[in-house]
Amino acid sequence: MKMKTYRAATSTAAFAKVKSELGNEAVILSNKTVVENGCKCCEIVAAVESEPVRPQRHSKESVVDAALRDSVGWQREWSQIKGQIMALMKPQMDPSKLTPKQRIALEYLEREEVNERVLTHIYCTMRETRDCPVMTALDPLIKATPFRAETWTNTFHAFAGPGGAGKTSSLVRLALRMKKERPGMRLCLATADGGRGKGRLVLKHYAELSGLAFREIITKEDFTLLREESRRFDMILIDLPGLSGRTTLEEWSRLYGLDECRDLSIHLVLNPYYSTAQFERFVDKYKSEQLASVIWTKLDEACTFGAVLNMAFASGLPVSALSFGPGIKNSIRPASEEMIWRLMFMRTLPDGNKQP
Ligand SMILES: Nc1nc2c(ncn2[C@@H]2O[C@H](COP(=O)(O)OP(=O)(O)O)[C@@H](O)[C@H]2O)c(=O)[nH]1
Ligand SMILES: [Mg+2]
Repeated sequence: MKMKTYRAATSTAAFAKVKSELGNEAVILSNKTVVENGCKCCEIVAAVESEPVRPQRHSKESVVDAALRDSVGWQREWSQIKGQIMALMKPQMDPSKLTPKQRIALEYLEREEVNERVLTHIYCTMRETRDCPVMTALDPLIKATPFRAETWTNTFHAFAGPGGAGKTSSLVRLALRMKKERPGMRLCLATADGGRGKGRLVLKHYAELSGLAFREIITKEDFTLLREESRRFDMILIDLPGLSGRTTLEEWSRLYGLDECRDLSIHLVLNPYYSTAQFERFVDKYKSEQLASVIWTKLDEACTFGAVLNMAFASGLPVSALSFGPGIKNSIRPASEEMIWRLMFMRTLPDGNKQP
């Protein structure tokens, strides 16, 4: 971890310095006004995991050669492992041992890009009990805990996930929904985006428009202060920054003291059309004891929904909300299990519209 102190006449200029030298991964450790040569200025202490790597110049051929040389080992290893797993599973996965209905359900899920791990699990469950109804095998795989004030009774809720996944918009839309359902609810919207993204302005705008409290978390002290005043609110929704590079959610949470907050649930915001490798990376990057649910966004832009099942199986997390449009109104719903199965088997979005 490398720490550096930056000073500039304004906080905007100081943030710009941090960004240009340390990049978007920099974590702000403190932000205060100091006096230098008799003038007030802004001092920011920021940290990055390691020095940004300066790109080296390589010819196209040398890049490809190097990549192929390095990949031979793991490629062989991976294809051997994969071959062995499939050889073990294939004889067991005999479709003729299933009822026609079970077979169709499995084929359907395979088309939806449900992965082999999950398909094998479903197959084994179906085989365990003769004539096992399809839904009996599938039901335990998906759990929904709808994002509503009465279901999620703890105060702090943070929205994590890759940049552009839909964290800020999901947070705003869920807050507005809850405020509409319970006008007396004391909601606070907080941004921990480090003053970089436009999400801060979006959040501030909707908070002001709807009479909700708005707070900024720039340093660890800001979060401590928010915890101290948390009794004033029924729910505090925190917009986390998209963590690029190698920074993990656990590291980030530790820096800001979020890990010490027992009253915090983290919701992971994802789109169903990331690649398999990307999902595996996310499971690692965003693992946390405080991770409590997955929010699926951009369902309207997806053409298969197997990822919802794959993620539920890999993480054991419930789904809390489903988002299916870019607009603020009528584009997110607290999740239900029925909605998810309708999505998976009928490609029907929560508003009843069908995906092609
Ligand atoms: N089509 C579609 N667009 C969405 C959905 N959710 C968010 N978006 C759009 O995705 C973009 C990024 O969303 P944002 O909330 O800023 O992502 P963040 O970087 O994770 O905070 C914005 O243009 C949103 O309007 C969705 O469910 N469907
Ligand atoms: Mg955002």
